[in-house]
Amino acid sequence: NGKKPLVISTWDAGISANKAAWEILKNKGRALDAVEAGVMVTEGELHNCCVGLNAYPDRDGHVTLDASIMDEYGNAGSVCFLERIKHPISVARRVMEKTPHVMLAGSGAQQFAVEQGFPLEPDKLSEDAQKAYKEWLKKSEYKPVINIEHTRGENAFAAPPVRLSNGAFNHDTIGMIAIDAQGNVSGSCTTSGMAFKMRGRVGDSPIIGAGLFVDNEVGAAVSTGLGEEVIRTCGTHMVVEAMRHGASPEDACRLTVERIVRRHTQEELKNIQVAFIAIDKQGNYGGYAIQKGFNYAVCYADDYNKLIDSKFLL
Ligand code: SD4
Repeated sequence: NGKKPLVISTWDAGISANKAAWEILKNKGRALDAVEAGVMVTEGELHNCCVGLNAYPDRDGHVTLDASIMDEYGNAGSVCFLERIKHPISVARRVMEKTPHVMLAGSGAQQFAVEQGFPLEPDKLSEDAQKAYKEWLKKSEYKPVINIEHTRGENAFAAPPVRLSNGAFNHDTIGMIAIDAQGNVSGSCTTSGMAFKMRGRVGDSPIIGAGLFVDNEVGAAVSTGLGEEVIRTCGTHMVVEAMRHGASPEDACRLTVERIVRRHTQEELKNIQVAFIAIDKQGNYGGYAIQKGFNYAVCYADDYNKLIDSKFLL
């Protein structure tokens, strides 16, 4: 702990994402550039259930993407319900830098992306996604039973994301936070959201203070898991505020996880996973999850980029 520069990101896809971010950080680049370049790697992956255009679709068979980014000045940009654009994180950055707004949605976000020169990709599922969608359709109960379809436990889906024997899911949303050599903090988050979600569903990832929050005086936090729970608690805002009042990154994440857990019965909690990771201004880092199985990638040297098993509450 106490590393600078430092980049950390959610899940195992974070390892290759960190690598790209580290190239920028180690050359004294800006944390903002690092967190954008980092998650772009994940957005471009061919086999990823949960990030980018090759990810799993909504119930109607369309991939819809959410992303957000924040810089060291407290500027923020995000897109949600965005279709057919390969790098939502870069569109989010353009929203932040080129418009007077923070958030663009759906066809408006897509129109803006195209105007900015982003290619409109074909409206087509990847092979993995097609397979998973077909599987899901077999049993799909086509009704919005909220406590069923937006969870990721074994019972929630007929198709992957698959819970592995170690309790983890095969891949997930990527959130990345970094501090650069100048001591500035930035963060990014990008996802296809919950697989087979209702059309139009937007998660926590593009919502500032829910899926991502950065305050350059204090640090940054990003979340993964069941977005509805994170939105209800303004999760990452809470993590950053706890650090402002003296909590370590790990304690701040734990306090926020505890707040979510207190709202639920043991039975409900079986199918809820939420995790936070955080860094502070000193380059300390930490994470905490509701359930076992969450991990995050930590990188602060050419020869240090490691997957850490998160502590968890239950
Ligand atoms: C969402 N938080 O859309 C995202 C999904 C996620 O692990 O992180 N899954 O709710």
